[in-house]
Amino acid sequence: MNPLAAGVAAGNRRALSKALTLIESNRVQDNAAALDLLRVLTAHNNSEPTTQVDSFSIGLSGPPGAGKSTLIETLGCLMVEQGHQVAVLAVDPSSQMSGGAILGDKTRMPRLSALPQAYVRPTPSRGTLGGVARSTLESMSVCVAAGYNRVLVETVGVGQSEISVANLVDCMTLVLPPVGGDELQSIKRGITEVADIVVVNKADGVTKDAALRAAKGFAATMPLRPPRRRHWRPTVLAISSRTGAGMAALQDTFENFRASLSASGELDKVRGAQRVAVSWSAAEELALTSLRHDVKSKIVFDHLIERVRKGEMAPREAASEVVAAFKRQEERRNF
Ligand SMILES: Nc1nc2c(ncn2[C@@H]2O[C@H](COP(=O)(O)OP(=O)(O)OP(=O)(O)O)[C@@H](O)[C@H]2O)c(=O)[nH]1
Ligand SMILES: [Mg+2]
Repeated sequence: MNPLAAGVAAGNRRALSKALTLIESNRVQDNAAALDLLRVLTAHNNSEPTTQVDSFSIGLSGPPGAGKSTLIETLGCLMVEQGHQVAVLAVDPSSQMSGGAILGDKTRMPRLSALPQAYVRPTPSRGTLGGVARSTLESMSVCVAAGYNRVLVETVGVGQSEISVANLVDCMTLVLPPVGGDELQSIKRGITEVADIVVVNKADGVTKDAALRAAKGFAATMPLRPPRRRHWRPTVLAISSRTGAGMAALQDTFENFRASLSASGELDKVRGAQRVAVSWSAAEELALTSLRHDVKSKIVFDHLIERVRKGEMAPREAASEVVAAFKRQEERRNF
């Protein structure tokens, strides 16, 4: 067996970290090793009926400061208490523009990070939405191969693309601060459509009443939304990640969700659709990376660029010539 894959399958943390770094890499020279790793681990996951039956991924998305990391800390510890192995990943599809929010910060999950049954990936995976989608799906399956049957994915925003985080995880959870008024209205209109579960956090202290009110507001509009799943009605809960109030009910809701989608066969279908969507976006990503690294294409482009700059040649024509040169190069390589 591939030694890195063997380390991952044996539950070795260093191997897992290395494997995730390899998967997140978009360097051309890492592609072959990443492919080999994934091939072995995919076979491993398929040969372990327990991983197939029991694994479950949850996406937690919401505005900065909503309390996603704190929620994951409290929820993750509860899951471990219930006998689960918990992995935490963070993705930040927006980081290219914003420079990156601090997500999945280990220091915000000190209790969970300290547990031997939990693995918290400290750095969020970044890049283009397509690249992030691919690496997120792969990273989740590597965590499952390493024995983590519950994978929690923290993300800011949900993304507009078809391959948003909402379509990569088994269950999408929207984490909101206690909001009211106009803000509540705009969120209701937009993001609730991609959520399986809506959590209003900070139902404690001075924000308790506002949280309960917001939860009621969401619950009232939920039945009006087209359901995202055939076998699940979106559910709204008010919780406190700080005191733990409502956390057991939230965990029960996750397990009910998993059980009902699993029993109806919907979970398998959802996962199949995730994999298919990611395949095409990964193909696009690979094609783009090969093009960018192709020396001959770069020479052709550099040759044309001055004419494009001066407006003597249409950008589209330069693009056509570069791609034509790239294709010729690929044909020659395949001979
Ligand atoms: N009162 C109260 N405060 C909370 C609760 N959960 C989180 N907070 C506080 O809210 C702030 C943001 O919490 P985080 O968990 O870092 O929020 P986040 O959504 O992960 O933030 P980003 O990763 O930066 O987007 C921190 O000061 C937390 O202590 C809660 O249940 N009640
Ligand atoms: Mg966070």
